[in-house]
Amino acid sequence: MKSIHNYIDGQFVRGKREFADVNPADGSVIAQVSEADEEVVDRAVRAARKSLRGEWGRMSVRGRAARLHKIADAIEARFDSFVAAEVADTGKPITLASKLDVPRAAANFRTFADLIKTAGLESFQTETPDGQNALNYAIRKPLGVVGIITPWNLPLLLLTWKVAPALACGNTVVVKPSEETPATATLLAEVMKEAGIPDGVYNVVHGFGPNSAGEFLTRHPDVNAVTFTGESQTGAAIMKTVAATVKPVSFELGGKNAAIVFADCDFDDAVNGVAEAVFLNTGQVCLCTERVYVERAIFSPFVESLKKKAESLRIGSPVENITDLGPLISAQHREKALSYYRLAREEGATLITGGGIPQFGSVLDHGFYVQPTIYTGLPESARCVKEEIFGPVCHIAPFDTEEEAVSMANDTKYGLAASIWTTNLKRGHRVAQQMNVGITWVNCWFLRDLRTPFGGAGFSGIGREGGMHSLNFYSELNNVCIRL
Ligand code: NAD
Ligand code: 6OH
Repeated sequence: MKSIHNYIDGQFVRGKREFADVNPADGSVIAQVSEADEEVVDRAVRAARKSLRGEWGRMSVRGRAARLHKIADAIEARFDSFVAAEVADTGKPITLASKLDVPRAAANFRTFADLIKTAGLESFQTETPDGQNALNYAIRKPLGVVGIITPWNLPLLLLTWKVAPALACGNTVVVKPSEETPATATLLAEVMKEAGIPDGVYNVVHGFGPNSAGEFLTRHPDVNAVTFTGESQTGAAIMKTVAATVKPVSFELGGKNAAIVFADCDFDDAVNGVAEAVFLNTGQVCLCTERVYVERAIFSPFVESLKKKAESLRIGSPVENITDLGPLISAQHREKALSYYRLAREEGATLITGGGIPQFGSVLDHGFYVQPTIYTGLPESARCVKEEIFGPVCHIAPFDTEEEAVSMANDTKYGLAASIWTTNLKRGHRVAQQMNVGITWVNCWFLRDLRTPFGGAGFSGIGREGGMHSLNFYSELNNVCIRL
């Protein structure tokens, strides 16, 4: 049996307890993982603190940027190992891990390596009260030790989305990947060595949230900032914990994202785009669409076409090249999704397709699969329309006016992402600007430029990462004012 250990100060470190890493495609145990107790987490934080004062702390920006590119090179050199590890941990199709997760991990390092080299800061020539001048300029310093806590849906992509800018800014990190997906964060430790990152700069602790590695890391007094991606409720718990030591936080949380489809859309593009937004990664992307609003004139043909699309998706083994849809992450998460499938029925939904568990007659029957599912007919107040399910499922409702569509899309405590489908660009801009979200896509979805602000409103997050927003979160700015 494979073992996965914590990584501290350049060494793999066992924990006193272990937990199982399960392959969601067939329920098999693929590794035993060392859980970090409070003492192990403390060692990791102390190693990170110590390395701030060493070679890393003295390294020039150019030196750090060069090493970030080496990390990207090393990820690309081990492309197949990263893909295999991600597929085994998450059950996502091999084509998706190859197209999205692993290339994005390398791109995250390259983007922030390049950005930190050219990032400027404000300076002001200031008139003093006595008619003289002063010069103000800001300098960028690392925050110190950054605690990074990430979820299981895009494990390497989301981890490196935070590790890359944190390192670019000269911080050291202790990362706590999800207990469901410990493999790629650990593989990245080997890459760090190869890329010449000094020991102690990148540390990994494994375990769970409450009363385990996650909580130990967030409450550690010597962690200077916490950046977290995951559920909104977990974000709330972390906020309480970090309050005692007044740490800055950056939170990318859940969503209940809407797509608005106007009758003047390019119909096939809209069907394909919405299908991708609902079903990609088996609906386990925070940006996925779970609410679809369609202008009444095309409501019936749209529902019919999305149904056809859902039924054409090939559900199966993640390691097959033809598979479109893998399992959900765990038995527990499947139970959550199925509880919403049951609830939808109780709430009076019309089932358009899916609603159950696919049967394979093979070892995949031990995996955590659900059918891609579409409902219509629910009132906007239904729990299935209000709560994040995080599975391959959507509810489609008709609308009559643009105003009504905007109001329904915005009627949520979340505010992560929206997509708008129309060939009327004026309308696209007009509606996009009314969305109470962090990211609005028009005639596309999950099309990313890593320099843009990324984050959510309301229950979907605090702060923005991406481009300069990341550099500003992971830096302490010191403004220097000089009387001339
Ligand atoms: P989760 O909140 O259950 O877990 C995320 C991480 O937090 C895990 O590493 C977990 O061990 C840790 N954790 C849990 N409780 C903790 C605590 N009290 N203290 C410290 N750490 C704790 O989320 P998940 O189930 O892994 O991921 C799914 C959720 O993440 C969905 O809600 C999804 O929308 C959200 N998500 C959001 C984004 C985004 O960018 N906005 C991206 C991906 C996922
Ligand atoms: C959530 O599941 C997806 C988040 C995506 C990003 O953070 C990104 O940078 O693309």
